[in-house]
Amino acid sequence: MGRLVVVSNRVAAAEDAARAGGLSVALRAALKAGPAMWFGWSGERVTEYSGALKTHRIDDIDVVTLDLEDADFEEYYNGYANATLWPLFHSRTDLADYTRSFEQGYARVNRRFAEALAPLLRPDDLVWVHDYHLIPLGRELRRLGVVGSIGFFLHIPWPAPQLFTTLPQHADLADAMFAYDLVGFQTAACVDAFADYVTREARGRREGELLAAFGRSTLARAFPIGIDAPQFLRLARSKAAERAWDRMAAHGVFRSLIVGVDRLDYSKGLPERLLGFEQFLKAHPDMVRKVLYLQIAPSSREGVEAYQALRAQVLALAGRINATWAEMDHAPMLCVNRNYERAELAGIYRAARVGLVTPLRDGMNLVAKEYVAAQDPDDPGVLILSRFAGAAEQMTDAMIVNPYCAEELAEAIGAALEMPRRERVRRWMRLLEGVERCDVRGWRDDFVAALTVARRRRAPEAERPVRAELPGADLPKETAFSPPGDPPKLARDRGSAIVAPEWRRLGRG
Ligand code: GDG
Repeated sequence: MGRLVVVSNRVAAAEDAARAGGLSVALRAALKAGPAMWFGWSGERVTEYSGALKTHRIDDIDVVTLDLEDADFEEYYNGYANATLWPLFHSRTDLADYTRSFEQGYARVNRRFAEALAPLLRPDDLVWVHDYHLIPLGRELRRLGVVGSIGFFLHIPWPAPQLFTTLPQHADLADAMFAYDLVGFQTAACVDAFADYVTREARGRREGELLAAFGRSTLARAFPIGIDAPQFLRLARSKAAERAWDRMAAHGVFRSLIVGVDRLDYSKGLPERLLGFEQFLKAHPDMVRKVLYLQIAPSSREGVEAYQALRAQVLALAGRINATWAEMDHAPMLCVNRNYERAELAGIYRAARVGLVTPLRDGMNLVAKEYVAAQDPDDPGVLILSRFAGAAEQMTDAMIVNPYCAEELAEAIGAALEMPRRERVRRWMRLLEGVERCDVRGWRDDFVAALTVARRRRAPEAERPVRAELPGADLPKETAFSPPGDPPKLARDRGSAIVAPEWRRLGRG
């Protein structure tokens, strides 16, 4: 049985479990099913890259990591990943930094990842690459001759073509997507955005899930990510959760708790949310003493300028709200710039009558799903969810809002606080059903099954004619590979993963 090899920028350290973020928790759950390897950056920095690999085990997973050098950290991580692609993919071209050295650092690190990973791969491994840090990794692996299955999943949104084309290297980045057998997105809307680029800008073709451009083809499909629902339900009933619930309940006696939990990131819509809460207080002065809004906002990416500015902006707004509405014995909101353990978060979610999840743009948003999973079945809270979170495609029983409109947010908070128990239970049951049905295991199983099939389409048997073995072979000839280009020849030697030099010319050399 082949291994599932997951590649992501960061790899969780064994001791991280309690505080790990969504992606790390999701990947750990995804890797539990069978023989698996997890490959990525250790989180350590060195002055000069050595290529040395470190290994350890988490549960039954072989974890292999490498260190980044300081220049990689600045150009690849803080630079291209988080100051170029992250803002662009979240539709913030105003914040996107297109400094050329960032792209060079990004290409260098992806090459190094590929060079370190390729020798570790076995022919029957399924390689699953994650997120915007590593888009070119598949193409680098192909350049090195890896012919096995490689799939890619994007955790963040894919931007509209008009935005994506502001990236100077847009064609090269899109080309890299075609080195994968399967590309997965969070939502159908993201698949469409990618396909729009392919058809309009790259003069490619779309036939259902099959996309053809740059002389190659790939399958594109939505795989909405979920949480580990049974684990989160258990967490919500744990001692640590109960203690957090007690603390919140004591703090919020006679008050309804409103909660938000987000990394301090401009995609999460925090200033807009605070303005919505402020508007709610203005519109309902009688409610000032009856609510407590707790915003948990741990810092992230502090090396990137936009994040420092955001932190200052959010703290200033929270200060203004309290300065305006607090009294000597009462403050309407708390903004906590620190990290809590997952079990504590579960208790906090459970204590909250309203969960505020109002990003301006979000691939999925796992907090929305965690909030639902943590609720008390007899007295559940209300989820207020931005229409711009990927989760809104599935969680239609939430109160769906436009986070840009402070008045709309204020009205939604008011309506959520007044919602009768029957209505809350009705909405919550449907939401929970969805969270349990589409959990992280289903996400993993669906992706792995689709990757296995996609790979078979691409031709394992060397005897069969090359063109018939490639996805896209069933498209009309003139549309399957456009602009025209030769499909890669298939490996004859199935005994080794490193066999198809033809892939090399697909890379930039
Ligand atoms: C990316 C995409 C997509 C937050 N504060 C604490 C804490 N968290 C945890 C939450 C949740 C996770 O971090 C955040 O997940 P999100 O999905 O909301 O957002 P991103 O980090 O931006 O994740 C996103 C996701 O990838 C998965 O595909 O949904 O759209 O942007 O799990 O609970 N965890 C702990 N302490 C905190 O204070 N332990």
